[in-house]
Amino acid sequence: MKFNDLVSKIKKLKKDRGAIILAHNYQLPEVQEIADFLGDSLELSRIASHTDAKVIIFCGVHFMAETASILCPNKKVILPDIDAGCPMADMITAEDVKRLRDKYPEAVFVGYVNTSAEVKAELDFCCTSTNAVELVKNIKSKREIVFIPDKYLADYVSQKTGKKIISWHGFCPTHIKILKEDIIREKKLHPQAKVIAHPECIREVIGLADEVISTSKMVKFCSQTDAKEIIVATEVGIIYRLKKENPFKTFYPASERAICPNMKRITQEKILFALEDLKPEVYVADRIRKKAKKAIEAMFKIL
Ligand code: CIZ
Ligand code: SF4
Repeated sequence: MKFNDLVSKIKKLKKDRGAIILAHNYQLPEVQEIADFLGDSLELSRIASHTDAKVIIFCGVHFMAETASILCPNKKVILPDIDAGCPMADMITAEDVKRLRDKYPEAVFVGYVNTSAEVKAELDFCCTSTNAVELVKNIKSKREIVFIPDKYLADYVSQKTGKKIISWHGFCPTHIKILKEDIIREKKLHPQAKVIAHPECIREVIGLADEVISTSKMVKFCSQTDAKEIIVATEVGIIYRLKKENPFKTFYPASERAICPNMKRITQEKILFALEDLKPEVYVADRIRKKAKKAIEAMFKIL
């Protein structure tokens, strides 16, 4: 199929189906190009819940489509490749959280959005990389805080809030590929550049960054900063969006190794198939959905 045939077929079918296409900031350029909206997982889930569209083609990974389904149960949420998962989210199960609850019965449980719906159902608060620090700061109780599953994000939150945090041993296999030496090399090559890093990065990388921010904050920062050159320490897919929105600035990936294979599974072909078949659907059953939604709403309430 010729590129334009594919794009026009997707556009026509999208209209016929009353669908919108949402794409995460890490998606392939060919997916970003045909998306109605780009964003981080929470921005996209919020768009999903506010739109009139009845069908959401969610181009991201499984937990993100689940989050959209939790927030809008009356819509059909389709993940064009059902095998697009998140290894970090798979590093903890609901059973693990229950065991932690037994071990720390008095603790407040905070979980990163990168978790399954079953795990979210066991939490007091859900958070994202945009609001993790603010959320933990705002927990006024003196109880211990358990933060799962990302040990690096937990470490960063503890450092920024000065609160002691009990963490889990999860991590993002993509972000840990960015090394301290990558930042040192890129800074030498581009001495004027600012360094922005995702809080899923290892501590040594975070220590060298000018800004430690989520992808949605990276998008904002890059459009507002006076810096003309920016070294980007996160999954490389975001560079396409950053370049497109800031044609007069130069972006350098901190490491070309930082590629999330799961984020690259979705293609235009798979989006077309998803629109044709209206599957694979991601649906969170009511029993889990109601509990998981509470943790997400608790986040909205406190911030
Ligand atoms: O919440 C998201 O979308 C994730 C996982 C990362 C980010 O910073 O956007
Ligand atoms: Fe999961 Fe890391 Fe991929 Fe994000 S970049 S989806 S945290 S594996």
